[in-house]
Amino acid sequence: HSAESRSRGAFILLEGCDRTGKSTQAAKLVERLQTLGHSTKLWKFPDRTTRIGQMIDGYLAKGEDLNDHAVHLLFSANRWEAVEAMEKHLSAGTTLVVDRYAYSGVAFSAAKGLDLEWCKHPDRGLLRPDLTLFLDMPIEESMKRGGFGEERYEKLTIQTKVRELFLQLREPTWVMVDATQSIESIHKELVHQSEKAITRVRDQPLQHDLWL
Ligand code: NYM
Ligand code: MG
Repeated sequence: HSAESRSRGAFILLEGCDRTGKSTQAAKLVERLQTLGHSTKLWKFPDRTTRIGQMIDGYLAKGEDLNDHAVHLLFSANRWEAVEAMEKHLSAGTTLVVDRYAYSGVAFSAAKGLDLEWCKHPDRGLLRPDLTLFLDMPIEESMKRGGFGEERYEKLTIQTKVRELFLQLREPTWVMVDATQSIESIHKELVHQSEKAITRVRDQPLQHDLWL
């Protein structure tokens, strides 16, 4: 085998509070990495297209009520049901740009008052991101952005708690990005960090040790 055939894609995660530009940046990042010759795919949690994802969408967007612990487990199950497909892409050399993951899972549930350690448990042993880019901005700024308030959780008090929890979950390897910058400067920074990560992990095994 040549080194080429063994090389895998990178798991690049974008995290942050609501309306910080994650989805806009994720789409632009995928497009740019593809242009630069990296096989790249956009991934998104929650994935509302699966049966579990439809239950989550009912809860978030349609006002359907679910027990806080139960919905937390649904979000986690929605990641576990994707793990084989994600591994397949990564092993085949495709980089995944992932819009939200288990950090969102814990931050939003713990912001409602669930125990932080309990919240982390169901996601233990999931694939660990190779690079986490945290888009950060004051909640007062993100609230001014279009669409804020449309879904459950899009309120000042909850978002403020969520941001504090994200900062508690922050790991030394996270890259903190000032999300108040222009779309283009944020984009440049994300491309730069992503290309470094792609090169760095190319010959490393996938990491299945989130929070272990
Ligand atoms: N969210 C997202 C959770 O509460 N738990 C999770 O595990 C994940 C992945 O869902 N307010 C919350 C964060 C968001 C909401 O996400 C929907 P998005 O990225 O706006 O579709
Ligand atoms: Mg949202």
